[in-house]
Amino acid sequence: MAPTARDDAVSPGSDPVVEAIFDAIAATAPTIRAELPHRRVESDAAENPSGETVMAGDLYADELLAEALSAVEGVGSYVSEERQEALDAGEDVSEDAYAVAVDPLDGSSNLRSNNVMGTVVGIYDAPLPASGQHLVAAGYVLFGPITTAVIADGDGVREEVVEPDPDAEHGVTRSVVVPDLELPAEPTVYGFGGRVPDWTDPFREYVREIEDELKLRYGGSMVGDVNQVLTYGGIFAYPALRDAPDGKLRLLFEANPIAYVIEQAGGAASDGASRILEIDAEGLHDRVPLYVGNTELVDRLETSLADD
Ligand code: AHM
Ligand code: MG
Repeated sequence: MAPTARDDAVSPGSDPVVEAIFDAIAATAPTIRAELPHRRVESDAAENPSGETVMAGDLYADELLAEALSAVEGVGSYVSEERQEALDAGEDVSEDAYAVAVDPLDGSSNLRSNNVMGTVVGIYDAPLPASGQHLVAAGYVLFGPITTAVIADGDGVREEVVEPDPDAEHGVTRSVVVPDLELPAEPTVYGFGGRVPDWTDPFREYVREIEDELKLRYGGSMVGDVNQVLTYGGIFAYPALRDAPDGKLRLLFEANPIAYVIEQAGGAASDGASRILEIDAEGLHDRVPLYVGNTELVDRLETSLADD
């Protein structure tokens, strides 16, 4: 079915524009994956808007996704971790088109060491910057040993395997392998970013408790580490640091989409004090501390930080 303009009467889980956006993202996945071996080096570009080194893979994925997503009917703007400004896709987001926010290659520093990484996407029904209350769907592609997509579209969370298929309409098949992903009730893993000496004292105290209960699983890519939490239960954080109180991750491209997925899977997402999805965004590249996972673990984290 050709993508159609957004129809406000449809329920979130059956919105054809949302489906067309995920089709477009899935369609780029095999191409991005195939090009990664040739793009493991730093790009010639200056730093990205967050002041970070840009890998050739980041730029390649960004260009491909910008082209694919801005061609979807019903997408009004494309906003990316790799671009200072929104790309106007020709439709009006303040009317009925969507703004799509993308981290094209989350965890791209893992390119050199050949560890997992992925593409993160949030679909908003308001011009960006806006709060996560405007998300209508979110998800990510994970480039692990298998290419998977985890999608939350207002109708629960599902995991799909994405495979190239030249005969398929979008050049890929998407096979649902877990139709109703929920965080396991008994959490087993944790993974926290940043250097331990840079963590705040109350966060360190919380970690000491958690270490006694869960096992460490940290790979340096938010999507990979969050996917472990989603699979085994537990908590992932890129916390506030002593000299970086807003942490590292970006609200629009990383924290909000992951918060949306984790909440729909039955968990919680916090900046340490408040729900991530209720934070007002001021700029496209705002950063925010992120603590996500089983609700009980996130609640305890909030209590530990508040007791400080
Ligand atoms: P990126 O989007 O530029 O790859 O940066 C985000 C990544 C996250 O995937 C990960 O959680 C974090 O940076 C790890 O940072 P660090 O290597 O500084 O611990
Ligand atoms: Mg990222």
